[in-house]
Amino acid sequence: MATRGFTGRPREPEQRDRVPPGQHLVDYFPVLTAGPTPHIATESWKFTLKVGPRPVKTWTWAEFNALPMTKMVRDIHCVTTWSLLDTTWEGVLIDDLLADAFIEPPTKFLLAHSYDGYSTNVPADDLLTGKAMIALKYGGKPLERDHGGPARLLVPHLYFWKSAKWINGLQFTERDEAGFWELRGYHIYGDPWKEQRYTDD
Ligand SMILES: Nc1nc2c(c(=O)[nH]1)N[C@H]1C(S)=C(S)[C@@H](COP(=O)(O)O)O[C@H]1N2
Ligand SMILES: [Mo]
Repeated sequence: MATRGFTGRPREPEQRDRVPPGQHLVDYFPVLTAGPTPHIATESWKFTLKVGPRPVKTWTWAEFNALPMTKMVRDIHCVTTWSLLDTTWEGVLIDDLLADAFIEPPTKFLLAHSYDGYSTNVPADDLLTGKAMIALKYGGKPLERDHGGPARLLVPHLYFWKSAKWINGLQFTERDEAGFWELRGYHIYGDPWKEQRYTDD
């Protein structure tokens, strides 16, 4: 007997090393959204990079798609305890985005902002040196709307709530400012290997 999508304990030793404490493996990609799923037409889609309140650069969908594209294969871990191995993504590394805007990180922290009003904070170091991207494709196809299409943040080494769906901007902030879930009891950083699920973990 097996429940769909629940594969439980990893069977292979190689997989066991890849599942953080308190997590179990799933074999499909669950959808988790706090509110209604927004419709964003690529014709009106825009992405803005800000330093504090000051916009530094805005890209249209066409401009964004002309940036260097990178592929990533990563394991992802949701705070609700599911983990999915070997997910395949394609998009623009945050390094390449900053290079296109000709800026070096002016502060140590960022907030990601989304079309649905969602936000989440990530230290700049966690978005750079190939660690994170704005993903436009999943599994070789345009990112589905449920999973954040047209574009989402992907920060695979942190719990998946940090990977903001329907992203429309990144903002450098002076201080580490809590985002949507961080204000509602989730951990300010969210390392799955340290089980940083809730504020005081
Ligand atoms: N804009 C936005 N991004 C979001 C969320 C959301 O509600 N809105 N939910 C977060 C949470 S809690 C998780 S676990 C993942 C789920 O992504 P998925 O639906 O593609 O699995 O998206 C994160 N990003
Ligand atoms: Mo989540």
